[in-house]
Amino acid sequence: MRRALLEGDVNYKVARQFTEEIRKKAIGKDVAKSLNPGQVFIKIVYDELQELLGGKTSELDLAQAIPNVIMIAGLQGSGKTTFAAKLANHFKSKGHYPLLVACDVHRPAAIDQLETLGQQIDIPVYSERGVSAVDIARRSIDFARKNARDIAIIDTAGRLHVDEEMMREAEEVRSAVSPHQILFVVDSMTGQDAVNTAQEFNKRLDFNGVVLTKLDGDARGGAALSIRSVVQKPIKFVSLGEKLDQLEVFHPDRMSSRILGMGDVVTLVEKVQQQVDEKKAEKLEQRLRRNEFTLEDFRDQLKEIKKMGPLKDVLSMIPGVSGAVRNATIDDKALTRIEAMINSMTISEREKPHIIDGRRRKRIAAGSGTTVQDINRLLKQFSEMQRMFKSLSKGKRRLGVR
Ligand SMILES: Nc1nc2c(ncn2[C@@H]2O[C@H](COP(=O)(O)OP(=O)(O)OP(=O)(O)O)[C@@H](O)[C@H]2O)c(=O)[nH]1
Ligand SMILES: [Mg+2]
Repeated sequence: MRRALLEGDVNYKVARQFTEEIRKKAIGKDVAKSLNPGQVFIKIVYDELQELLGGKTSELDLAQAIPNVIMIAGLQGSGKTTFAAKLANHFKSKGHYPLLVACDVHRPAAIDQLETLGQQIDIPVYSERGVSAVDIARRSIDFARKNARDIAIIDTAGRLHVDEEMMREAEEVRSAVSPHQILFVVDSMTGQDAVNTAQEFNKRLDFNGVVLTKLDGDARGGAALSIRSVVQKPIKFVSLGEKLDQLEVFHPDRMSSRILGMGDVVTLVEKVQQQVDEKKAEKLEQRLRRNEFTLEDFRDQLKEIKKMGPLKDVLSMIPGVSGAVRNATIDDKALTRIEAMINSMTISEREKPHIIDGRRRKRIAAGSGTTVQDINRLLKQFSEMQRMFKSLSKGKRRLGVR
C-alpha cells in the first residue's frame, strides 16, 4: 500500500504515517457478520484518506468587509490567472459583484490574459500599465469600493521556482492590502515537488487555503494528500479544466473515492481481500498447465470469487471497469446456480464431463433445481474454457515460458 501511495505522488513521510495509521486501525478490528475482512479494510482506508484530506469540506468564508480581498499566489503556470477568473465566476453565480485585479506586471501578456478572461465572464478587471504590483493592488481596493464591487480577487505574478524577489513582492502586496484570504494555487501534476513549494509559500505568506489545479489530467491526487497533511491548510477548490466553469469546491469524501477508484491503491487492497491460499493457486496453475482442470476446480474457483463479496463490487475494483459495471446488473445467483449444478454431479462426472449423457443431465438438473438447458450451457462453457486453457498453455510452451 505504501508503494502504491508513493507511485501516486504521495510524499514518503505522509505515506509512511498513513500506512502506520491504517495498520493500527485494521489490526484487531472486529469484522461484522455482513461484511468480509476486505470490505472492512477498504472502509478503514477510505475513512483514513478522508481524514487525511481534512475530514469535512472547508468552505471559503467571506469577511464582512467591502471589498473582501482574496489574493492568489503560486508558481508560474500553476493556473493562478485561470483560477482567479473561475473564482470570480463562482462568486458571480452566487450573486456577488467581483473585481479581478491584474497584479502580474512582470509578464507583458499577463494583463491582457486576465482582461480577456474577464470579458468572457463579464467581470471588470482592474489594471494599470507601467505601475508596480503594490500600487495596482492598493488602488484596486479604492476602485472596488467606488464601483460597488464586493470581492476583489488579486492575481499575482509567478516564477519558475520559489525565488526571493517573487516572495518579497507577494509579501509587499499582502501588507499593502491585507487580504482576508490568501489562496495558494498548485498544479497537481507536479507530484512530490508540490509539497516543497507549498511549504515555502506557507512559510512566507501563511496562506489560508489551497487550490489544486489540473485535476482533469492524469494526476493521481497524491499531491492533495501530501499538501494537506504537511502544511495543515485546507484544500478549498479543485480546478478541472481550462473552461471557466470547471471549478469545484473541494470535498474530502469525493477525493478519497477518487483516489480509491483509481485502482492503484485498490489493486493492493484487492490482494489483501482475495486471501487466496498461494499454495492452492500454485497447484491449480499446475493442473491448468497439465490440462487437468476439472469441474471440481472450477467450483473451487467460484467459491473463491464469492468469498470476495458481491460480484459487482469485485469487478468494480478493477481499474477501468468501474464505470461500466456501476450501471450493469450482475446476477450473483448465477454463481450459486453453477455451484449447485456441479454439486449434483458425481466425482467421476466432475473429472470427466464427457461421460455426462442425456440421462445424467436430467438427473443433475433435477438434483440442482435447474433445467437440462442450464446443464447443457454449463458443460458447453466449461469445454470452451478447457479449450482456451489448452491453447494458452501450448502458446506458452512455444514462447518458451514455463
Ligand atoms: N487542463 C487544465 N488546464 C489548466 C487548468 N488551469 C489552468 N490551466 C491551463 O494552464 C496554463 C497556465 O494557466 P495560467 O492560469 O495562465 O497560470 P498562471 O499561474 O497564471 O501562470 P503565470 O501567470 O505565468 O504564472 C493555461 O494554459 C491554462 O489554460 C486546469 O484546471 N486544467
Ligand atoms: Mg498568470
